[in-house]
Amino acid sequence: MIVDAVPSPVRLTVAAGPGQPDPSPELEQLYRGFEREMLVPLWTEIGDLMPRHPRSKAAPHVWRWDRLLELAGEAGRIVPVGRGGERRAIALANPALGGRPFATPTLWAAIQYLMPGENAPEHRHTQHAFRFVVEGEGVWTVVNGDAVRMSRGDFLPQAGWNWHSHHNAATAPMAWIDGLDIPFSYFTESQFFEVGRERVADAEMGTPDRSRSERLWGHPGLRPLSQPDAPTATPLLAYRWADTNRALADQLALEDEGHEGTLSPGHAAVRFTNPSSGRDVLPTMRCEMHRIRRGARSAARREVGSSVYQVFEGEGQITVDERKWTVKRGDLFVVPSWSSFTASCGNDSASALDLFRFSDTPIFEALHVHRSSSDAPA
Ligand code: GTQ
Ligand code: FE2
Repeated sequence: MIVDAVPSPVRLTVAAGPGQPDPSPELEQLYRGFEREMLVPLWTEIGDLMPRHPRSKAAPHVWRWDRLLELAGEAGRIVPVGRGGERRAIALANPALGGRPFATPTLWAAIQYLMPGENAPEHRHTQHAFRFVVEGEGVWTVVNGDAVRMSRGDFLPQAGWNWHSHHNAATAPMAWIDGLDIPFSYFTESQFFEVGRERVADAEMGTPDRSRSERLWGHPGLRPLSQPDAPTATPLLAYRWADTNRALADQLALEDEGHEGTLSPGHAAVRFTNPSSGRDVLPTMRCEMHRIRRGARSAARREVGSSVYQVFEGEGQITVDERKWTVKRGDLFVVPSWSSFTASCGNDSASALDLFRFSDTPIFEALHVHRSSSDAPA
């Protein structure tokens, strides 16, 4: 029979151990029967499937910005950008995830690079996305016909299924990072993708200082009455560095004056939120900016779900479980699910340590399975 010619991918080995049945010829026979019928018993798998707490398959890892930038620049010279490849984006591959372009089991993080005058073509996909700019300027991302300037320190969310293209209107190349929920969409098999127009209308290729979305939604505490509710994803397409920086500086100044404001001593933090709902900017990703004062350290923390960080400014020491790194501007690193994380900024850093962070937390909060602990690692 043809079915029997295909070896079963199920492999069960009889092994003595706690919770395992005593080895015997009958047990061997039983396991061969399971293999033939494509069956796997819980008792051989329970440690992996139902651990006492999350045990991430991802590894803590750091990528150095100077290396990324150098290789992205090489790609800029050698690899064209256009239809098909769609983007000159180079993804961080977690060393423990089999060489797949996944920074964590749920999150994609990539450096994207555009040469002067280049256009990344229009498309849309159900994956949620954002851009974060650690240095440079000159690119506009056009989201549903609204051209959005990208400059250092800006955070630009772009919810799924919106048309988008990018164009470099400057005379120098520009790099930035993309965050998307590509691995989550991939593992849950929920993706759709569509190519857009061959050429975006000239009227949409402008270089305005402020996008239409900012003119509508970018005024603190003021919502435009003309606009419908936007509960699932933010209608604001740019969060400018001047605002983020002022919010962090104010928290530390309040602390200096003896008032509350910081998350913990010397640690200021803000979350990018949807101005229509006050909730996370995107359904699958939480995005934040943290500032750790010179000489300060963040409280050790672990939580369900994974994070990717990028150093925006300053120098610091990062501890993820047993791993320790010294990081500086542009460096990216991964904190796996339930790993303990601490960041500190040395007195010799030229400035406070500013960390951009994104995580998959909204997924777990929506499913009521999120847990966190500020306890020191057990
Ligand atoms: O800029 O549209 O890094 O669609 C991955 C997929 C960037 C983008 C990525 C994308 C984009
Ligand atoms: Fe895209």
